[in-house]
Amino acid sequence: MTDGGAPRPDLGTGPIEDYTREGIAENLGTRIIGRYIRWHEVLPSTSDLAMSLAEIQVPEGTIVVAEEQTAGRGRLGRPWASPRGGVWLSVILRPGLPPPRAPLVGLAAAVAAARAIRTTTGLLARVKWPNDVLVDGRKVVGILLDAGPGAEWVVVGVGINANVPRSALPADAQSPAASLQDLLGGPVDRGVLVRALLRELERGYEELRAGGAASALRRWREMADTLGRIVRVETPAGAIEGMALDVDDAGALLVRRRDGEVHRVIAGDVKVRAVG
Ligand code: BT5
Repeated sequence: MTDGGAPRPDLGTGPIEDYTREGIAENLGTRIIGRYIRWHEVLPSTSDLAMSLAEIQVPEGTIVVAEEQTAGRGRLGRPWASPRGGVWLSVILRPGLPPPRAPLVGLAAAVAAARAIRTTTGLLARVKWPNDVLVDGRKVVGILLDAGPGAEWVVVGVGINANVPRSALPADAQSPAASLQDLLGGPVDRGVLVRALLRELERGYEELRAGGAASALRRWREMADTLGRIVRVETPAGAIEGMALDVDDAGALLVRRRDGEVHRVIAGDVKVRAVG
């Protein structure tokens, strides 16, 4: 094929990805998730903006993306490092689940992120309760859920350390972090990754709404890094140590202590002590 000899400035020297609003929207093929995309160079937090939009009834599936966040949030008000090069986005959903079951949306999002990483990079991503995604025991994805009154809306914030230099990640020995770029030895195409994420999320979300907890939990268990291990869970009410048995139909973690008593943990931070 010839174009008459016109220069093709993007050949060979072009960007390795098309990580733009248009690049994500092109051939996305989802019905709900990502049908409206808000793109920002810099935001304090994509989840903060998405929550305000959810309050004013923007359509379900709207996503908010930023190249960089200046006040990215983790759970319990913890900071989330969000320099350029990562994937920082939030999705507005109206799952129609009773509030105690809203955490299932987070589990489904973690599965979607892990699957998207597996298919686009080949890395063996696994999920850690409740919503983290790990590769080789290091955290590459964090997920944050915010819900409106009665869980009328849920905002799922997804942070993926894609092309983030190691020096920009917190050096926290308790939960080591990594980026996909570190693990692969080169950058990933964030456009491809995000499209895969949104498609996987739509699939998981529709399954959750149609089939209830069972199918979402089955997918989560298949990828789980936590179950069958001796864990220590830091919860707001104190620490619990024991065998991580399973997740229940609201996404809570069931932990059997040494004395045999089974605890149901709704929120907490898990550390794996040993393989059970
Ligand atoms: C999370 O919290 O893992 C949820 C992170 C959600 C981030 C997304 S980005 C898009 C959206 N907009 C937001 O403002 N947030 C969401 P948590 O489990 O609490 O983990 C927080 C802890 O992880 C911190 O205390 C740090 O120790 C560590 N951390 C901070 N930044 C990190 C990073 N980029 N990668 C890995 N670990 C990090």
